[in-house]
Amino acid sequence: MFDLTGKSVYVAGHRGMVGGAIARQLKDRDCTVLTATRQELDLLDQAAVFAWMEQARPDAVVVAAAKVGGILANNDFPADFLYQNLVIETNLIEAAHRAGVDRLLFLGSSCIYPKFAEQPIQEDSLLTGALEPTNEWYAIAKIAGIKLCQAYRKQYGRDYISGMPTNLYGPGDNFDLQSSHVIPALMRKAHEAKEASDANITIWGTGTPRREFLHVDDCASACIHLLETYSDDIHVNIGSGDDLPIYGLAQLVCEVVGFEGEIVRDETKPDGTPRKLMAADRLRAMGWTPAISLKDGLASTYQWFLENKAEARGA
Ligand code: GFB
Repeated sequence: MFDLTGKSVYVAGHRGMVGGAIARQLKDRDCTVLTATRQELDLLDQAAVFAWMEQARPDAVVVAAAKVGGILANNDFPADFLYQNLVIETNLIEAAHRAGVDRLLFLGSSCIYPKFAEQPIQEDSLLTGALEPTNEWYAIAKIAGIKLCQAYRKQYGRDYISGMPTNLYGPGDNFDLQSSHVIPALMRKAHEAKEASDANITIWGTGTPRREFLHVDDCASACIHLLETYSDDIHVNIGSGDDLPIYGLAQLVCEVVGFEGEIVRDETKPDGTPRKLMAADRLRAMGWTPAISLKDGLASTYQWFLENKAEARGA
C-alpha cells in the first residue's frame, strides 16, 4: 500500500533503542533515511521542528522519539514524562501535517491500556478503565498521540497510523539501574554479581507480575510492516504474544549471563500492573510474526552488552 522504494523517511528518535533499530532496517531498503541529532534539532522546540520539517519534507515520518524509562523513573518524574512526550508528539505530528507529509507512524506503549484490562489485551480496550498509577503520565501522553493521529486522519484525511509495542529490549537499551526497564537492569545486576562472585542479586517487587517482551529488531520489522501495509485509525498492538512472571525472567537472565547465585526480592519497590499481555492477532493477521525467541534475544543482547559496555547507556 505504501511502497518505500525511492521514498525519504524521517525517523525521529534514531539515537534511541527503537528508532535506532528502525533506521538500521530502513537503511537496508531502497529508501533514504533522514535523521537529526538532538544538537541539530530539539524536538521540544516547536518553531525548530516546524522549520526542519518544512525544509526536509520527507515522504513519511516515524515518531520513535520519546522520554522513556522503567517503572521507577515513570513514577518519580511524572511531569517530565507527561510534558516532554506531549510536546514531542504534538510538535512532530503538526509539523508533518503543515509540511504536507501524508504518511506517519506514531509509536506508543502497552501501558496505554487499563490496569485491569482483560487479558490478552485487545486494541479496543483502550479507555475502558483506570490506568496503572506508576505510569499513567506516560500513558496519557501516548493516548494523546494515538488520538492526534486519529484526529488528523478525521479532520484532514492524513494517513497517520499508530503502533503499540509491548515491553522492548535489545541492543542500545539503557542499563542505568535506576531509570532502566527490567531486562537491562537484571542483566547488569547478574553480570556484576557474577564478576564480583556475589551470593545474590535483588529484583524489585514480588516477582509475580507478568510481562510480555519483544526484541527491538522484531519491533522494528513490525513497524516497517505497518508503514508499508496498514492504513486505518485504530492503533495496532506489537507484541510477541507470550508473557512470563518477573521471577521467571530473572531466572532466565541469570542462566544467560551464567550467574548461579540466589534471587532476592525487594518488596519495598513497586510491582506495577499485575499483567500486560497484548492480543497479537491483529498484526499476525496482517502477515507479521516475531522471529526472535526471548532466550535467543537475551543471549544476543548480553553479547552486545559485553562488547559495548563502555559506551552502553547508563552502564
Ligand atoms: O520494565 P519495568 O520497569 O516496566 O518493570 P513496567 C517491569 C517489572 O519488573 C515490574 C520488576 O514489576 C518491576 O517491579 N522489576 C524487578 C524491575 N526488578 C527490576 C529492576 O531491577 N528494574 C526494573 N526497572 N524493574 C514500564 C512503564 O512499566 O513499562 C513505562 O513504566 C512503559 O511507562 C514500559 O510502558 C514499557 O512494565 O512496569
